[in-house]
Amino acid sequence: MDAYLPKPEDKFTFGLWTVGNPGRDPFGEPTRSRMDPVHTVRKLSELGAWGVNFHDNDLVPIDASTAERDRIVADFKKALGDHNMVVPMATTNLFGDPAFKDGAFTSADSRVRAYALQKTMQAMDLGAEFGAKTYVFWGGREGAEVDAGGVMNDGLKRFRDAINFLCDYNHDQGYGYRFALEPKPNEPRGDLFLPTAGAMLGFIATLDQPDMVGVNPEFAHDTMAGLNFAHALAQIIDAGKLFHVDLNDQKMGRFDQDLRFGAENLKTAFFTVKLLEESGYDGPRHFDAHALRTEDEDGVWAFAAGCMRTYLILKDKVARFAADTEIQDMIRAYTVTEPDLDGLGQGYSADKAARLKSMTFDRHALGSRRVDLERLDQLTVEILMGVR
Ligand code: DIG
Ligand code: MN
Ligand code: MN
Repeated sequence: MDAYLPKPEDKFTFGLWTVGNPGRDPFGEPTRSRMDPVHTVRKLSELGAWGVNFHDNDLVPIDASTAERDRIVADFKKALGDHNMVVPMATTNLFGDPAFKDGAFTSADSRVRAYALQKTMQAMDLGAEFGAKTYVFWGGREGAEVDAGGVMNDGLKRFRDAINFLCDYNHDQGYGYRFALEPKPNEPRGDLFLPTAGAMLGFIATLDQPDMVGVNPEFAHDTMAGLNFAHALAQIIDAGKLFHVDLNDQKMGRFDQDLRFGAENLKTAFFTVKLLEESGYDGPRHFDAHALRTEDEDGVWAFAAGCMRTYLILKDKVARFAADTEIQDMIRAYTVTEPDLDGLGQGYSADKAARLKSMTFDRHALGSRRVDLERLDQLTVEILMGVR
């Protein structure tokens, strides 16, 4: 029995737009035909996925009539039921239509901002029809190439007004959504507002209902900015704000490649899986990625299966790492505790301050402490290479 076959309880999900990516890029036409959402549901279910997510227009074309919308919704609902698939997350496409060419919620044009609110409320209604409980906001056009218009200041205020408004709409409708804001440093705009996980956490603190709002970090996005995604993820977990996660892979300093999970940075992927599994995060493991443009539909399913399989192999490596006594002994030795020092720096008192100021530290001894990180990292790499 293959130990790495995905099961619904692993909670792997894919956006309709991921496996349905037709392979278009800025320099080339699509290499794959459009994928019907019903077909996507069936194929992902066969691969062992738990659910699918969608932007409003991934499912319902932007110019669909009410009758067409109702038919599409009915067909999709039937497919989900037939294949025991769920829709944990929904979101709005506020980046494709030219109306949003210079932003949606942050646009300098109040008509565009009003349209973006209307489109998002309708998309929240659609997601709620399928039981989605997480609503993602990725501001693909919320940014600038030109700062002279002052949009960077006004934009944040406008974005805050929109999220505050939609939090109240969520409450009024009783949808029970948790909002997950997704940071990205750039692309398609020259610079995107709220570019990193840290920026997003700071922004959430300024909202009227911060408890309703968390983060949807994406592996590729912090990596694009040359940051360590596992560190960003750890901070979001520390803040209790990991409401969703977009898994994929990426070469640093490149455009958003949305590569198959584990295709590039295996060690960061390992620590990502370790954080997700050991933090108690019980949400979807969503792959916001797509097959290489070179691939046909068969390659798309190999891509999707590879995302899930690699996650499960890394989950097994995390267990081996935790069970490896040599590694665990090294980690224990790496952490130095002194009974009379512990706690001194946690929770101020004048007495503690006086005691710390009166102490004598041998900084030369502190500087010559062995930390043994080379060997620890080598053993970690050996776990990943399958020799431990
Ligand atoms: C891009 O990484 C964005 C869009 O794909 C979508 O709005 C969001 C949800 O995963 N991620
Ligand atoms: Mn991406
Ligand atoms: Mn994403």
